Amino acid sequence: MTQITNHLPTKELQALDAAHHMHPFTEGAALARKGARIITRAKGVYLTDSEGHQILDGMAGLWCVNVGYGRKDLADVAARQIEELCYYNTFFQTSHVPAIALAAEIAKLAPGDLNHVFYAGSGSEANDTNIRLVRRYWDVKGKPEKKVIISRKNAYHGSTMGGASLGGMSPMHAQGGLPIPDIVHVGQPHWWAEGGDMTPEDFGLMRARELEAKIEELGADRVAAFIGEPIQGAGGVIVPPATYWPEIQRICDKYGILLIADEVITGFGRTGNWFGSQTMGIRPHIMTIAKGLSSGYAPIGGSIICDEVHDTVAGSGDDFNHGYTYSGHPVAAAVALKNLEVLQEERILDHVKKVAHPYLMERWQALADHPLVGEAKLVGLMGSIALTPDKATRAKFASEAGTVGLRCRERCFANNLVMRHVGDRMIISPPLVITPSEIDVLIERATKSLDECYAGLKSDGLLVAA
Ligand code: PXG
Repeated sequence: MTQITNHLPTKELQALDAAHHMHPFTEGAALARKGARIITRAKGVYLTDSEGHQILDGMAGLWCVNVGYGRKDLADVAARQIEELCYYNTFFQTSHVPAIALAAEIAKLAPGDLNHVFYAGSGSEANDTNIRLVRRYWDVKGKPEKKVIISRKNAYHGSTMGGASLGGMSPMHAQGGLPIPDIVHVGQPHWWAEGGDMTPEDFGLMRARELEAKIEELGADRVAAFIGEPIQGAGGVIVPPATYWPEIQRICDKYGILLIADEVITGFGRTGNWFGSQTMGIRPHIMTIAKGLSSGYAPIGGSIICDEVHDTVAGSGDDFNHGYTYSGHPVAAAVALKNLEVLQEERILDHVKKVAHPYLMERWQALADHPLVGEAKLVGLMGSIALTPDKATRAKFASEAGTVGLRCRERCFANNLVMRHVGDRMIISPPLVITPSEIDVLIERATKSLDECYAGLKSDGLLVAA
């Protein structure tokens, strides 16, 4: 076996990768031509690649490595748990200590009467659970016709059939005949791109009221639930206007619709509170969790469920015919529990609120002075900047959407910074433990990349509004 610390030359690894490894969300031929960037190790907020570059990870992996890379305490817990009980299931009236302890801890941290956890292996699986769960809830309530789940365009809720159907990503729907039946989408609260001449507040209300109109159109007796990310992540870190969520809450309350907050990104400190629902002032019946639950050290996700939904489904007199081999996997659960302990003992949410957010906010907002940048948004430690050829009109580029964003991301990569692009929006979500001096490095590399991108656009004649 090839040792990780003594790996093959990069070119050989790239060739094997291209020959045998099919990547998610990737055009294989283009990747094979270019060769994957191969990450070999990581510590804190820095990745190391097979060529020895030190890359600041402004995305915490895929929005998940919240406590930072390379923690020995999490590795030790995993090793101990593998020795003690590497696996057992939670089907057939069995349980084990990591699953029990983690559920109790999550129930303690979650607001209100969100007291019950159903485990999954990922955020996508958890959202599949949610589809089954809310439909089962209304069945047991004697309202089997309440099946429709309303979501938003440009939402991201995962990549399984259910998750991708809940999501509102049209390129995903286009592949595989999605969405599945009884999932519908309303407009997103994306003022920068879609708000036109309206104030953000009026636009937020208008978009929330699309939910009300959809419920009226379908009939409330057909609608099971509404699902939304408190702040859209993969859609481009879209922070809704302040009017949006209170109005959504009012509408869900008025029509008796279950509210599902997809907290896969916004959970566990990303927005400065334990949950994005607290930051945005909403009271969901169900939360989807994954990613930051274990800081990505082990794959685990789940649904946090309120008393009413839990008691109805669990107390129906029948099995809930649903579950995964790895629901509550003991190693993943033990790691997640330790991760929650680390977040609390090291007061990492306080660090986000009092140190990292205020400092990054000051430096991030200053990027809006850059000639290429329109708005700069940051909630907790999830941020976005909109690239535009004309700030005053919030214009889009004449080039195909994403062309400029991709060029900017390429400059970031070349400057050893992971900053993602979604269309022509740049986004960050660094580890929550990032320090002010690491924030300085992030901003310095981001600014250099924006400068280089701007110069390139100018010389290639691409600084043109649509
Ligand atoms: N809900 C939300 C809000 C997410 O962001 C999922 C569900 C699905 O989780 P899993 O664990 O099944 O991936 C996600 C995942 C990106 C990117 O490029 C975002 C996600 C996953 C992969 C890539 O921004 N979010």
